[in-house]
Amino acid sequence: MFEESALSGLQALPLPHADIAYAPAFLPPAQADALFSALVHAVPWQQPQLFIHGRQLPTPRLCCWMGDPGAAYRYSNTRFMPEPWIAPVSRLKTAVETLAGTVFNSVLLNYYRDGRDAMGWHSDDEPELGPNPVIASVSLGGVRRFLFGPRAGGKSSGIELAHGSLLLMRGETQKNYRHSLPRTAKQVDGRINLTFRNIRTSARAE
Ligand SMILES: [Mn+2]
Repeated sequence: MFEESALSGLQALPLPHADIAYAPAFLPPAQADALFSALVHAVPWQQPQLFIHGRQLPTPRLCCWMGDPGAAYRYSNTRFMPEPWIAPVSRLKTAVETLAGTVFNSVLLNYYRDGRDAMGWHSDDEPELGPNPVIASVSLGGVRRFLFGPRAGGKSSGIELAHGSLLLMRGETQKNYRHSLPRTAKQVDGRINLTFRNIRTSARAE
């Protein structure tokens, strides 16, 4: 199913009109374990309220927006001011930038505490990200199924994101696909996901 580049361990996901690559063993297991534990304790996790059809509900996951000063980000009608970088995330950013061949100024961290925590269908297509953004997603902890659904309609495709893996979404991926992390009734360990992004601070509409 995959086309592998021996140099980077990156495998291309064969979805049409997308550019998605996956490195299942981006971080060695011991390093991924240590990073997961460090982040659970060191990240200033928040649980914002969501407003859906006039109802106020807690977001079904913990999150934190971290980045350079000024890399503010709007998501689900909430403006996130970035928390300052912490050392383990800053080091991970450097490793991700090397593999991705680009730079990032911010990261959205999500902590899915158990199978009830989830993320609904969306694209990372906020104007601050610019056209065809590069989004680099590192997964730590419990393995969850991540879905891509074509925006034009049709069957969705799933990938099990491994502990210590890296998923790169580039090109027209956000334009042509939505993604989600569905709830599961299975017993699953907590999962932390870090999606590195580059926010165009000059293009902010404020
Ligand atoms: Mn997303």
